[in-house]
Amino acid sequence: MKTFPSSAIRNVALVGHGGSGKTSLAEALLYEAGAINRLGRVEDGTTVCDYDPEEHKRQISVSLSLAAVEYQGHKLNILDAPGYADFVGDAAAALAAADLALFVVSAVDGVEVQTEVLWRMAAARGLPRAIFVNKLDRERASFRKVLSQLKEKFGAGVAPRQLPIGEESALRGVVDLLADQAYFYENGASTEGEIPDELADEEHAVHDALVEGIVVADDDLMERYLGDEPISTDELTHTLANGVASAEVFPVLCGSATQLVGIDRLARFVLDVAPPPPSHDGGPSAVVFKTLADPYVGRINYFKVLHGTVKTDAHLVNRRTGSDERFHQIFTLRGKEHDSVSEVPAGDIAAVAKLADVSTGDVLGEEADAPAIEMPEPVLPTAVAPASKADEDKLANALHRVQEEDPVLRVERNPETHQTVMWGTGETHLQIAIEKLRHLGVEVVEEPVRVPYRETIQVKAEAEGKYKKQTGGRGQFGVAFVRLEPMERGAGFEFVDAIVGGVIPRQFIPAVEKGIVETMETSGTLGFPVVDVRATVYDGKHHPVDSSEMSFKMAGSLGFKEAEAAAQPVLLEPVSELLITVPEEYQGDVIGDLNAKRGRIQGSEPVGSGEVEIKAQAPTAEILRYAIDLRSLTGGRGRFTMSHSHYDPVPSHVADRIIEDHRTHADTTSDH
Ligand SMILES: Nc1nc2c(ncn2[C@@H]2O[C@H](COP(=O)(O)OP(=O)(O)OP(=O)(O)O)[C@@H](O)[C@H]2O)c(=O)[nH]1
Ligand SMILES: [Mg+2]
Repeated sequence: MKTFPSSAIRNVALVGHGGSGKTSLAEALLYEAGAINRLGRVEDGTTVCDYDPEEHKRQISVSLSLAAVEYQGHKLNILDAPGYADFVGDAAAALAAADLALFVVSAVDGVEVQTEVLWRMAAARGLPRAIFVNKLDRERASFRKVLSQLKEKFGAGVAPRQLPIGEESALRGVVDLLADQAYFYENGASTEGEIPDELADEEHAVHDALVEGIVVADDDLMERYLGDEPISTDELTHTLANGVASAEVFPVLCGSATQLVGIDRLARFVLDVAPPPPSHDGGPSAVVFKTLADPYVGRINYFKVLHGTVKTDAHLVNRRTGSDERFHQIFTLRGKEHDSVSEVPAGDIAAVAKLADVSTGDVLGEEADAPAIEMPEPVLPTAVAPASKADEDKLANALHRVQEEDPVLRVERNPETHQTVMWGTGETHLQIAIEKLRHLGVEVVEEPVRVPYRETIQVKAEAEGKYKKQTGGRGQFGVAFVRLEPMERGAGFEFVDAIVGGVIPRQFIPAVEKGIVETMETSGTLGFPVVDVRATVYDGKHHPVDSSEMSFKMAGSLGFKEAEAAAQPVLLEPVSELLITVPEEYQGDVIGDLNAKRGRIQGSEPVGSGEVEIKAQAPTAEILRYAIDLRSLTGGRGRFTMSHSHYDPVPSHVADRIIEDHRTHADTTSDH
């Protein structure tokens, strides 16, 4: 593809609730531009943007796609973002790279949760926005209903730029309110025509409202409008574009992606009204907004040029790592199709393969202001175990590769529970990560996430640890008296050597400590690692021939076990800190639910736009599935972060069950 100046580039993100028709609309735009000669369908897995096998299987988009296309002397970079909540990170990346967010809203379902979530994200960055009301051909489609909903949710800036001609199966075309022109569609072909009589009155009213809405932004136009002087469509379009660029006016267009109604008008609107990217000279710099793994090329980074021109073979310094990255292969993308380019000017978007160490959000080249990419927190854990010995060997490597292209997925090995835990944004995200492992030839099984319980003691206790063995020849003999005292929470472990007079020879004291530490780390009386104790060895006995390191290690271990059993051991559980943001109306339900989960509310305060932030602590065991609970409690409107806070004693009625479960588990597995 040839190089276009910034003024001829349009970077448009298609965003909106899952299933509103973004991928279908991208397909329709590509068809309209002549980039494809057959209109693919999501249901058939034949669209340009949903090319991943997971997308075919699930018939939803799971990853951001770029489709670059030439259209009427312009370059259109279409960023097709997934709508499903789990993949909101990719929608955030699209918003960071785009100069216009085109919200695709279903004419049947109207404004849905993710529409609102994404609108808030776009508004937070002051991004210009427009709306395409799609699926007008479907049964129960209603443009008027959706329009009033849009106005109610997103304010007076929402301005219809078109009206549909007919709806549901009677959808025939759209009226352009600025040009006072009707467009009719049949089998994808469009013809201009007169505005149908039945629409004339409504058209006049909405036209006047639209023109008034536009001219208020321009004193000169306002004067001419009030003086009844003619104002050309071009002048109105130009002023409208200014209103869009300053994110004050949000034009609403409409049609049907699959029936190709209004698509040419939408494309024209994007060229005329969507803001071009800012053009900055200077040394080249670019921001990476998405990384993915291509089965043939390996790792690919999508980038947007911020300053200057990025050329093939450019060496740009990664500002985060300080290392030099070579842009060996630069190409633009249309779904999975690559098209090599030799240079990418400021404002344009392209992809590069095989950079060494680059991740989402990195700026390469000269210092430059880059848009921050708001990544979601992975808040849902699942434990995975290799299905076989062969899988075990490959698992770490495969996990690393999956993580590389998915900055949201977190993987950790828990040394206490011996589990590999993957953290994702939701069930679907995790399932797809598991599928990706499978594609890399690694089979895993999911297990419930185990909570790393611990135990500690409540009182001081002492015991004699005596190890004695006489089996023919040389025996084993060692005695260590161990005293245990509770320490404050989080203190860990302290060893005190209080031996006097050589009752235990110097060289064997470390063996006593080692025996205690190993026992503590493996299992105390209740079956869990023991923490927050001070162990003092204060007396002992030895034998000149039979004593050895081994016998004192055993003595330390035995003394510890007996003393711990006498020191009233209690179970400790991890407690998490939660920061939950929900619309105000859900506050009561969320707090009630947290109380039922043994949570403690620490405060709540309004954070603007009708939302409250609730700070709470809850036992980790109770909130392992909180991502799912909060989603169903708030219809997907809530979000939260969670982090480990501290360990607390478990109430005894709860503790008994956990200890019992742990015993049966330990009996039936051999892993530790
Ligand atoms: N009748 C009708 N169906 C449509 C239209 N646009 C999309 N669809 C259908 O709606 C379903 C979802 O369309 P997609 O294009 O996958 O929607 P999406 O917004 O990309 O979905 P996600 O990426 O998963 O959020 C598919 O079955 C499409 O064929 C339309 O204008 N009319
Ligand atoms: Mg899609």
